[in-house]
Amino acid sequence: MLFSRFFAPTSKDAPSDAQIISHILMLRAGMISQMASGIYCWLPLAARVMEKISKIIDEEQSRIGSQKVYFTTIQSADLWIESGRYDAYGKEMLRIKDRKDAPFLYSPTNEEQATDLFRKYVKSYRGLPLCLYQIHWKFRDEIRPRFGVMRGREFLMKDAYSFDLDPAGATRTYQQMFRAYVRTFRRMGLTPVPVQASSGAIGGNMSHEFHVLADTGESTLYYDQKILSASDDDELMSTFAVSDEKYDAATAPLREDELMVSKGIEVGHIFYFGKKYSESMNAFVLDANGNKVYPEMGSYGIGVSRLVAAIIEASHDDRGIVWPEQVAPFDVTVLNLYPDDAKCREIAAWIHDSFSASGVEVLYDDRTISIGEKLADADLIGIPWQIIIGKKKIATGLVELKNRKTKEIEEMPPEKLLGRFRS
Ligand code: 5CA
Repeated sequence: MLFSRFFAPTSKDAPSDAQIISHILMLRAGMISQMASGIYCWLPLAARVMEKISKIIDEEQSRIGSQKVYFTTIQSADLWIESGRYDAYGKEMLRIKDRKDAPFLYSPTNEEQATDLFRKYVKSYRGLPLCLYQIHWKFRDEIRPRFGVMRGREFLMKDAYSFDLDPAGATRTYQQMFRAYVRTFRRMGLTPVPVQASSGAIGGNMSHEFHVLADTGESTLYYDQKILSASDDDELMSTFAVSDEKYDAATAPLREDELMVSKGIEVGHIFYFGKKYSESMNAFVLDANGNKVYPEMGSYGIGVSRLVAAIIEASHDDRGIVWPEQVAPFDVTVLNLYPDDAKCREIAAWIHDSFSASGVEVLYDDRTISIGEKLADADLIGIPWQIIIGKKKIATGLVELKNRKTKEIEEMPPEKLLGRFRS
């Protein structure tokens, strides 16, 4: 991709209305553009990151047998009246009427719809267990949308819904999902902190939130510091960690001086709520003896668009974003510092073409702008590797390969570069 053709309207100035670093950097890097409070367009850099995140989620969901669907963003109000949540959801729900005056709504979440789909088609215990998920837009008319896409009104969520025959099966599914979440967030370069949580509007009896620690987080977490170095999932599940709503100093198993208190960004939330929706919406199967059984359900969310901001909160420096390789918008950027020089142009174009042909995602900055601006944009956008092409070095047959994170520079002949990126 040539930067001269690429739609990334970067800017030097920090926008006046942005308070946290991820919001500032996303605006400055030309990743998002505000449409209304809490509603954003996602420009190419951001869209590419969101696709990388989605792909990791897809792979980890598929690994545990969770199947991808697309529910609808527009739902009929009838389903919510049936579950009893239509009135309870209040002003956060965006309510819509069609031309016949029939009541609809824009999905804030899809438990009702998943349960409805299930009851239409699954009639026997043989259809269980079943887990369906989607990655789709949601709308919640938050009172206080803020921090850019961190707390938006329109946001992209991965939401999964599981159906099991009995509590033992449902607990197994919940634990599988817990493990899949740990793997998912680690693959994005994050250190997830799972905390016991209350289940709020979703309802139910078991719930964990997954957090990324950051001073700008909106939640307060109380935890045993061991959780930060816990390597296996059982240790993660059994180590004390709770969200503020659940914290009770009188019952915490740690002394106050052993207890860690930090701010966290909630990037995922999983719930086991049993028969809440299957019973209220009369979704049942027949067991082996022909008896009616209401399945045990859970739902499992990941804030996909919020993750883009959370990753930036966790990985940036004073010059800009530092993307972890697994979610970076491009693998590498080529910075031709002398676009008017024939030799530099030839080498840069050759690197771009040979990398692209090998499936390495490369952004070639071919723009005629100052060297300072070019380097500043590259650091701002945060692609993990920079290939820097300068006149003097190229005369000796070398280019520079710079690591965005460590700032280390290696010199090498251009022919050697590709070997570093082909896996
Ligand atoms: N139905 C359940 C699970 S599928 C559910 O909706 N859970 S949730 O309300 O906790 O949302 C799931 C995840 O979406 C949250 O953990 C958070 O990461 C993200 N999220 C929730 N509200 C917003 C918002 N206003 N802006 C951005 N992301 C959000």
